[in-house]
Amino acid sequence: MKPLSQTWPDDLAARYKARGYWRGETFPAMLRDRAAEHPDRIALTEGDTNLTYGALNARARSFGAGLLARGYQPGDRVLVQLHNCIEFFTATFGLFAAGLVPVYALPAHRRTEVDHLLRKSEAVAMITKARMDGFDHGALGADLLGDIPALREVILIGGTGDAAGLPDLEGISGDPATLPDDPDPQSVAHVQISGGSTGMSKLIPRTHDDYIYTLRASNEICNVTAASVYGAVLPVAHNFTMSSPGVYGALHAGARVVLFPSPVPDAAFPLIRREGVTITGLVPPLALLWLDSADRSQADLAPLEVLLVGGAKFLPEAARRVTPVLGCTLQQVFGMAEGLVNYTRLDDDPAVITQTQGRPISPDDEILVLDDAGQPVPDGSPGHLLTRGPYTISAYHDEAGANTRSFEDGFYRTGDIVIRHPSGHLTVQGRAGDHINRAGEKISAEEVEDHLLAHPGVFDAVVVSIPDSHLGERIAAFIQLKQGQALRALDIRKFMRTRQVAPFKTPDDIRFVTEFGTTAVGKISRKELRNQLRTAALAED
Ligand code: J2J
Repeated sequence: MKPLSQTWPDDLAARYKARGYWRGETFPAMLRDRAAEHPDRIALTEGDTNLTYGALNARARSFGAGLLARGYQPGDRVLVQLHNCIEFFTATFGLFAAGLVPVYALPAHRRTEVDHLLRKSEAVAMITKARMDGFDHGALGADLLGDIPALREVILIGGTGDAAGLPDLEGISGDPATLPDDPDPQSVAHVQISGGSTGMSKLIPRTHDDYIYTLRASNEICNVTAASVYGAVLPVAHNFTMSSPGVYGALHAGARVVLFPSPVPDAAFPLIRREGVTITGLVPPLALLWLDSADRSQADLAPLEVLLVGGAKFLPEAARRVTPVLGCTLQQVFGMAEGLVNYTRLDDDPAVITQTQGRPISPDDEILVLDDAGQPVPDGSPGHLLTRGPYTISAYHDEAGANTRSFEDGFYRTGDIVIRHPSGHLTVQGRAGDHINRAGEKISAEEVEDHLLAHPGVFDAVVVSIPDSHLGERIAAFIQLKQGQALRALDIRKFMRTRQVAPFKTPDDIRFVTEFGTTAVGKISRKELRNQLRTAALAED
């Protein structure tokens, strides 16, 4: 098994400790301490079910001990693919307690992504739900068991569906006395996944110390206290919902997390009122939907104090509507699972809140804004954002090639183009690379092209992002068919389904072309081709 690690140069590590960012906190200790401080306070609410800190801690520890009794070893990796439910937390805090390492998959992931994440992380087990969004993850898990030698078990929650015979999480328990000592705070606590600018998602190992620092600091910046009620509207496995300040931030503060079954206003607004949700986070398309539905629901929204919007660019026109329409403070957040998170501050000037994506969490987040030649640009000019700091990684797991491209002298090359203002606030201008940010989901153009090229009738395919008033960006595919082929968009969509990838990767626009442009000197680069096609599509729209 390839070891998971994340390290910082000794001098920086010493500084981060000396400045109190890294305090030696760990995830098992975090929940245990909160449970000891206030066992009867409610930690999680899902529908009519409330779980106290004491009960969550006890259940998680028993589950973790049960895993050890089944032969799992501290350091083993376990893929967790669950929607917003209490068992997500039983599972992850059970894994933390046992020294096992959660690797997070999104509920929308299908066979292609799940297979990749399992193999890349060398996961020995997977925890999922038989059915989510109409897809049978239990059957997929049962199938993968036969395919992936390292995968020993698929553990299900809430019944086995068609995958009879797989163990149920509820049935796994053990003696907490068998749990190991708390892990080294510098060791990898869990693995987030990258949005994937090229190819498939990469694994992002995060340590206890670095991740818990972001929780503590985010709570401070977003004013999350024990009295807060955090509404988990977006999938909890997303780094945004998990940590900015997210569900783990709320648990760190001893606050209550309310798990939303759906983000649509008709379901979400009454839940805000019923549970007294004070803070939540949305991607821009959902924020727009909430803005457009708010006029009939003012009473429902009364408890909401702070709305975080991030994951993709929130345009100033929409941002300006948040406080008058929803009656809460807007906090823009520009973050990444690799580390760096920027927030507008609650007391920032309204113009800063609506026109920037915030400034870094930490005084020790180092920000470089560079031109194409790697030279710093003056404030106010756009450039490539590079960063290093007390919670930004310096390597993906087991990705020699990508690590060379994405990291430079310990700085992470984010791929984002930003403007830095003299105040330190950043405005995101766009992306240098070729990924598509579709409603906050990051999709690699190259990955979609690879799927399209697998169709026997497709000669070549180029995938680009196109601005979209609702999604922010949508996926457009330009396809050149092989001679004599007569495929329609519908055939391509059906084909994408057979590729067993997350449905959000299916192109929104499919255009057939007879040939792609070439220059006098020969074939132009794919990047240039993408640019040309995007420009042509924009001119047509
Ligand atoms: C423009 N682009 C943004 C924003 C992220 C908090 C919030 C979001 C994420 C996240 C996160 C943006 N405006 N406000 O992990 O903790 C784009 C950038 C960035 C990429 C990272 C968090 N907020 N982005 O979205 O790892 O391009 O994290 O590099 O999914 O999303 O995506 P991801």
